[in-house]
Amino acid sequence: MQYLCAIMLNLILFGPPGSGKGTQAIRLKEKFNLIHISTGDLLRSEISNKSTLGLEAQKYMNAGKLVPDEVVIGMISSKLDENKANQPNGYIFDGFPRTVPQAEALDNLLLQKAEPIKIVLSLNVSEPELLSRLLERGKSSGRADDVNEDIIKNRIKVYHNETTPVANHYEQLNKLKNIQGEGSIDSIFEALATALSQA
Ligand code: B4P
Repeated sequence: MQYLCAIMLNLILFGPPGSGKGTQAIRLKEKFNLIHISTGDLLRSEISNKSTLGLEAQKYMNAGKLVPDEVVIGMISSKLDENKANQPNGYIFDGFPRTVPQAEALDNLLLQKAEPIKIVLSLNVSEPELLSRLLERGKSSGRADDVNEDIIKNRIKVYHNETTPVANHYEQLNKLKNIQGEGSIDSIFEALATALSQA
């Protein structure tokens, strides 16, 4: 089934670390012809380029902490500017926003373009499942934040303390849709695609 969009389809893929945001964003991007912006990927690319920003971000990421708001907001703002001429169907924000100030900054950036967030799709996954997925990925990903159980637990704690208020922010705006994030990757993708096509 094809899903066609007439207006900008800006969405946030939301959920705890390991909930499948990156996995599903790649598929949604293809299906709906969207531009995928992952702050995690952008930061990892800065790290591999050994940029000043990357070296600064690495300290936070390796400890399972959030990178400071001004750094990620600046990155998103330049990414939106870069894609100005491309006229996409919309953007998938993956792993961003992770704090309320980031959400407010994103809302303002999109307001300037009159292209607000249409929907926030939130993947719900239990903590033991998150832990097992990330430890599994850590065997091959080379990511320092995936190999240590204490660091993964810290990332989940940071999510509860600093990131869940972002869900409340969009719930108040009537934009939050919860999606069961456990099951096969295909069945979760179908649930996300259906929710998006109805947004
Ligand atoms: P991210 O790169 O955003 O990564 P993530 O939360 O670990 O992963 P995601 O949810 O995308 O999981 P995935 O699909 O890969 O963040 C990393 C770090 O960057 C943060 O801790 C922070 O330090 C920093 N950062 C990023 N954005 C920031 C921001 N906005 N502000 C501040 N700091 C920021 O899935 C995980 C695993 O599960 C994979 O191995 C996958 O194969 C598997 N999987 C997926 N779906 C599955 C399913 N249905 N069943 C079984 N396994 C599944």
